[in-house]
Amino acid sequence: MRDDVSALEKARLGYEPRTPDILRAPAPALRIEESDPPAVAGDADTVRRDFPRTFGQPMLAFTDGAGGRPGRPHRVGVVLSGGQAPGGHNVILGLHEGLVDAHADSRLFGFRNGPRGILKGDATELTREGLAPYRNTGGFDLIGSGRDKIESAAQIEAAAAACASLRLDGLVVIGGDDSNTNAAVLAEAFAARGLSTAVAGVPKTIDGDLKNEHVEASFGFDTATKVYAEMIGNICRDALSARKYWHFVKLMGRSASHVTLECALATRPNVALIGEEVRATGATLESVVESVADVVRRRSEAGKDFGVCLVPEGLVEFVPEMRRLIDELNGRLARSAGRLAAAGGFEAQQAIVADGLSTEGRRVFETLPAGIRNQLLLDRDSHGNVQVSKIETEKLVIEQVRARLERLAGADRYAGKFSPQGHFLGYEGRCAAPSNFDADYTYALGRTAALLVHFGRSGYLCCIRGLAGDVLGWRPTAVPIASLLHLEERKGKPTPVIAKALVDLEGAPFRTFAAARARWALEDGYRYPGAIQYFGPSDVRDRPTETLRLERGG
Ligand code: FBP
Repeated sequence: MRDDVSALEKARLGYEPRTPDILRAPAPALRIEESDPPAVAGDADTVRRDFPRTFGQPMLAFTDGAGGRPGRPHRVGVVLSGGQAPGGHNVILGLHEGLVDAHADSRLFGFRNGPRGILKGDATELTREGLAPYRNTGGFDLIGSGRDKIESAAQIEAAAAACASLRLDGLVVIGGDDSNTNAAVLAEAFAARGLSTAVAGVPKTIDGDLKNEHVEASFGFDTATKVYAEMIGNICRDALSARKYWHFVKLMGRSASHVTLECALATRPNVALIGEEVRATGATLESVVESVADVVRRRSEAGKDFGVCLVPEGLVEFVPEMRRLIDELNGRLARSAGRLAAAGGFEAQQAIVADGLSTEGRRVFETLPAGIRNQLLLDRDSHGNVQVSKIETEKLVIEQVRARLERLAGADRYAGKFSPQGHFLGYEGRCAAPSNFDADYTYALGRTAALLVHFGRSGYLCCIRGLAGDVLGWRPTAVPIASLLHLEERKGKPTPVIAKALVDLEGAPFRTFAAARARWALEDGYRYPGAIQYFGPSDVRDRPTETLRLERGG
């Protein structure tokens, strides 16, 4: 063991993930139970047409008992895809231990730096000794990650060639909605080529937006939100102590506001903006700002020129007028790429872009602070979307609230002192040492992936059911990914993809928040969750997120 690890790291290296008995058993002692294919998320005919070999597969559960498959050595590849999430290393550990328990001669290969590693055939063998220092650690540094896609026919061919040359029985894709959509595409393509590599997916993302009837939570959400909630709780206490600052905290979650909602439930700030609600009410940026400024004003009248406001990073995309502007900008940027590259500096670029916008688009663009206008023009991601983590939404809200308060002050309706502080919490939580929940959950997911490979089942996403209850009662299952696909417009054409789960405004987490927020706005009822605990009483150490408890009971 390295002698320079921290005391906590050392202790965590010795932590044995708690595991339901069924997942402790070696694969040959288990058998698969099939049940009816699940209901299909989207347009069944289109998905059946595009996924003829993997569509309509049954749901799977694993039980003990005779009739299983005899153990044989498996060769498996694994890849980490997309943004980091706590617990990735434990998926790989669980996968390795599951494979080796099924047959001691099994071998695991890690593709380096995400899907790019598959395309280049860049893999490294992962052994028990090599994995040992990564037990219960955060990060994806064991093999790295990346955001490349495997989409084109040539890329799919390269992936098939890499799996064939390594003679893989299985390929495990650890990723979010897009990466698991990719896993479904690969499973279908491999089946069409008669390649015997079974493709399995594992649900990962701190954003919490890969969940559905079968997937109760994506891994990493628990740990990341606990890290953010600790910090927000500390900020709340600082605000209450100093009584002079308004803190605006932007939180990661590019397409959904689950992280913000969970942190609000955990810490009870004065304001939390939920993007999905903004969209549902059709609110303008101005009306969102007015609602925040109103809380600032009312607290000020009560002698409290301080408070805490949470802002989801994806907020701008939920405000309908901003969404329209961003769509216009995406098109404008794509069409004027050459002119923009030749223009010297942001001012010239802004002029070029503004020139081609609709009257409404130009109005909205010009009301934004210069810094935000610049950020809206930054490089797009591989889907052509704005990279919302680079937009300083908290500063946008601060500037607009300040302007609103100045107007109110001018009309003698506000006499307070507004001293804002901006924060962005995102990267701080993505590589934290996994909480017990995530350490156990990811290990169980890894062992479930090993079972899918052992039984030669391809095109499935690993699921663990009963997550809000005790670990020993968790149930490993698997859902065919094709059943989760629905049609979305991608690069101008309807494409089957896994639907992102947005905050459900009828769901218990949002309703709990909505019922309490008026009180939280004016009172100082903050909660201080403190740091993640790995030891101590179970209700402190193993407590799942508020979201999971409210959604799934327990
Ligand atoms: P995934 O969806 O890949 O899990 O990543 C989510 C996320 O952490 C978002 O919350 C954030 O907007 C984005 O990644 C940041 O991406 P990057 O790491 O490329 O800066």
